[in-house]
Amino acid sequence: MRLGPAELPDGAEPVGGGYLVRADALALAGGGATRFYRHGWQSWSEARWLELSEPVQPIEPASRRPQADDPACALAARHGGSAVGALATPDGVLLLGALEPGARVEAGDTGLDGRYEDGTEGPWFLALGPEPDVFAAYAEQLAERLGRRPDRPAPRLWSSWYGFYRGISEEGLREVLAGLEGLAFDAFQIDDGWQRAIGDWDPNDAFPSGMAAMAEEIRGAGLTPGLWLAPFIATPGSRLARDHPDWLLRDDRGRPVPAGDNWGGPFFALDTTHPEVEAWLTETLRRVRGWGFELLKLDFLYAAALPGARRRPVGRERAYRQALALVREACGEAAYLLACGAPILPSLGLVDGLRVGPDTAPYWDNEDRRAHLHDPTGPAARGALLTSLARLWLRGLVHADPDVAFFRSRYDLLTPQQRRALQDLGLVAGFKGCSDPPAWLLPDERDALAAWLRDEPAVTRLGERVFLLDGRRVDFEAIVGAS
Ligand code: 9PG
Repeated sequence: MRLGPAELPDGAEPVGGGYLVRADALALAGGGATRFYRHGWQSWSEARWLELSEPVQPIEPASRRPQADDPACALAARHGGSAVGALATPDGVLLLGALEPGARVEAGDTGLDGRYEDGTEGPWFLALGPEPDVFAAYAEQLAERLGRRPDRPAPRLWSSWYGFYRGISEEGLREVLAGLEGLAFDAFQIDDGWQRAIGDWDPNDAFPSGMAAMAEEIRGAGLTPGLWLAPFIATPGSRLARDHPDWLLRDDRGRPVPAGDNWGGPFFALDTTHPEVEAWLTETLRRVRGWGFELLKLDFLYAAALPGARRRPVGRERAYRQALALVREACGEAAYLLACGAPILPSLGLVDGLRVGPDTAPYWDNEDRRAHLHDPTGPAARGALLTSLARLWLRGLVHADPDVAFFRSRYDLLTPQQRRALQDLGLVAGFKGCSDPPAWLLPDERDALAAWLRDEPAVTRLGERVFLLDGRRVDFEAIVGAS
């Protein structure tokens, strides 16, 4: 199936599996379609095939929008997504994808409408054919333009978040480290809870020995030391925000741009085009690297791409990519960067791992947020599963992190089938993370975790949500449907 000359935009040139064209805005005819692939802006934003007949409903409350999806499009009248969109037409899947930051694709009445936000004539890729082929061809074009990382295998990661949340301390983590002995993890990542404040990236009183000592202990246990930080945001009470109010991204009336609500109140984005912020970012990341952390989970990254009045006039997603490039430079090529809450396309080529869905949780659904507030990004196993599965086409470009799987039954409301589904998701995505404190695991649960960490099944996709793992049929659709 190919696009016929009658349907091709002016100037379209053939390229592997599709066509390239330069335009600020582009309309593609795709009649007869009933389903649209919407690709949410950042890691947590929803990605899925939806029915065009579904109503478009804004996320509530409005204060959540900046952290759930692109707030600039929160009130759009039509179904749409960031960077790429596709329609299932009677002739095959019609895909329109941007090859540079800053674009959006909406479903029109009769086709796809793509647009670069800042009006630049940017490159587009378009293709018509079977779904796996058009997404693979798009991924190939993205790799050529933005880069592809990395050649090494994805680290099998233990993270403190979904066991302890913010309640971490050096003694607690020491106990975990001892309990992990004999399990085939590669990296041990300290999550949110170690820092003085969001913006003040120094250890708090729960880490009296300091972070270099923690990194040393982790390395001593044979694991890669990992640390979480959110370098592009600050809470209003942080020293950073109090000492440098001019570092905050502002709107055109001079008010700080809210980046979301968490840690007991609103938090703000930094203007990463401010030279002093650039210098601070470099200094902060070098310091963290100097402590001995080789894996950095960089979170809430979308904040650097929010709409605002920047010092340097540059499109917001380009500003984000420049800031991320600076972070990469400060950290060095050897560092493993795991981006989270990150705009997808503008992160490619600069990070090693990328979270491709919202937070999972030791429970299945977050119905209040999903059904009543129209926010599909609330922590829940279901949401993490669905959006991650819809982003598997990114696997060849970056390690696609679907978030952790659970093996514990303690403090866990998942059924055994649901728990198994998250474990299988890790196998399908090729990225394994777990946050279970080893002391919580029953002997058979620990055995299951040990076996999972060593398992590397051949993965065959049979359908949108159906896979073969070494001959074992895994039907995620059945699990989602049964809930
Ligand atoms: C640490 C956590 C974990 C987790 C990340 C991220 O919308 N929100 O308010 C929101 C809060 C937290 C969050 C995602 C969204 O989780 O994905 O793995 O690192 O931060 O605070």
